[in-house]
Amino acid sequence: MRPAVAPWKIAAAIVIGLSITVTAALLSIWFIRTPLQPGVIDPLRLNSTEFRDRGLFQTGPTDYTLRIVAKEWVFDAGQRRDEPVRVVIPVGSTLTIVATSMDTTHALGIDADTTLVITAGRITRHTQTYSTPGSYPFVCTTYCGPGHPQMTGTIVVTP
Ligand SMILES: [Cu+2]
Repeated sequence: MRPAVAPWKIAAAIVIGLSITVTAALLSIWFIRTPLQPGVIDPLRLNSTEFRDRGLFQTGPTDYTLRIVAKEWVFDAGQRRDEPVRVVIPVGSTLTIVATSMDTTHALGIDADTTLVITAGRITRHTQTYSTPGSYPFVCTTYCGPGHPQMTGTIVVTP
C-alpha cells in the first residue's frame, strides 16, 4: 500500500504552481507594457517616431538637427533617393545628427575622429559646432552591401 501524501505537501505544490503561473503572467504583461528605453527604437515603426520627419531642422538661433535614417543604400534625410544628402548651415552653427538604421549596421564617418555607428533599434546622436566654413563630406564607413559607396553626403558650412 502506498503511503498517503501529506495534505500540506499537496497544498504547497498547488501554492508554488500558482505562484509561478501568476509571476509568469505578470512578467509578460510588464514586458509587453514597458515602453522602450530611451535610445531604443523599433526599426519597423520609424514612421511613428521622430524619424518620420527626416532632414535638417533649425531648433534654435544657431542650433540645427539633421535627422537621418540609414538604409541600404542611402542616408535618407528626406532628399531624393538617388541623391546624396546635402545640408547647408551657417558658420558657427551647432549641428546634432540624430540617426538610426532600418536594416543592417552602417557608420557615418565625418572625419578621421568622428565615426557614428548607426544600428537598427538604436538612436545615435552626435553634436558638433562648425566654426570653419567649408564642405564636410561624410561616407558610410562600414561595408553594408553592393550599394555601400553610394552612401554619402555633405555638410556645407557657409561663411
Ligand atoms: Cu552603409
